[in-house]
Amino acid sequence: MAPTATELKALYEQQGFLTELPVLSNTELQEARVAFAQLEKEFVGQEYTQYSLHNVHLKYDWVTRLVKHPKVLDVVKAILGSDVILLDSRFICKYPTQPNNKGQGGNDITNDARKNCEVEEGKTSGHHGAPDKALLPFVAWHQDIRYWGLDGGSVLSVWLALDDSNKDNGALQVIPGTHLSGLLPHQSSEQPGNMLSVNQEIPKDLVETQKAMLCPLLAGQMSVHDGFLVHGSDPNTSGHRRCGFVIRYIPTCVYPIEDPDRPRRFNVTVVVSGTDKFNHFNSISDLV
Ligand SMILES: O=C(O)CCC(=O)C(=O)O
Repeated sequence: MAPTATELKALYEQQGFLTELPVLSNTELQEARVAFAQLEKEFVGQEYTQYSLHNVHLKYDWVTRLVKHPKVLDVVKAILGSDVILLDSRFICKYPTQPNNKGQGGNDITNDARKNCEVEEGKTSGHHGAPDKALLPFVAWHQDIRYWGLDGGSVLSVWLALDDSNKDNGALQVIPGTHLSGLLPHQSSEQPGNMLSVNQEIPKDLVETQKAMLCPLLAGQMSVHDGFLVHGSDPNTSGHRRCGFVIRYIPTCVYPIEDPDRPRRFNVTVVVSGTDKFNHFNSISDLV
C-alpha cells in the first residue's frame, strides 16, 4: 500500500530524504528520454549537457510537464505544505566512461564520451585503458542550502531519474539525519571534477562517510532531499549514462538571506501550488 502524505512527511523529517518514489509511467519516461536525446543532438558535446541544461523548463514543454508533474507535486506538497514555489531546475548527467557493448539507446557510450576518455587517459596514469577515476566528474559532499542562501525554512530537491542510477554510474549518496546538524562549513574542493557550480564541499573531516547511504533509482523514480542534508555522488565508472533531473522547491515562507560575499539572484521563481502570501520573491506569473 502506498504511504500516506502524513507518513511521507514523517519519514522525510526523520531521515532528511525519501527515495525510490515512482513518478513517470513507461510512456512518460520514454517521451522524456527521446526528448533528452534530442537536446543532446542540439547541444553537441557532453560538456554542455552534463550540467548546463539549467532552467530549461522555461523553454521546453516536456520539461515544464516534469516540474509540474502531479506525482512530483503530491510528494512536495505532502512535505512542504500546499503553498509552494519552484526555485530552479537542472539536468545533471554523468556520461559513461567505459564501453557499453549491450547497446541501450540513450545509455550508449557516445563517440564524444570515448574521445573525452581518451583525452583524460592521455593526461593520467590510468592503466589498462581505463580513465583515471580521480579526474572524472563527481559531486562533492555538500548541503544545498549553502549554495541557495535561504532562511525561514529549507529547500527541497527532487532528483528524478531518466536513467537507472546505481553504484557503478554514480548514484546519489546521502548521510541520513544530517539535515538536523545545521549549516556546516564549506570550502573549495581541491579534487578536480567537482560538478557543483561554485566547487563547494564540506571538509572531509566533517563528513561521516561511513554512514553514507546510496540511493539507487530505476529510471522514472525520484528521490527527494532536504537542503540541509549532506549528500554527494561518485564518478560514473560504468558504460551507462546516469542522467537525473533536479528540481528545487521551497515553501512560500522561505526568503533569501543577504550575503554580500555572494549575492544571489532568483530570476525564475514561480508559484506552482497554492498562493504566495509572503512575496519574498519576484515570481514570474506562470509557466506555459
Ligand atoms: O546528481 C548528483 O549526483 C548530485 C545532485 C545534487 O547534489 C543535488 O541534487 O542537490
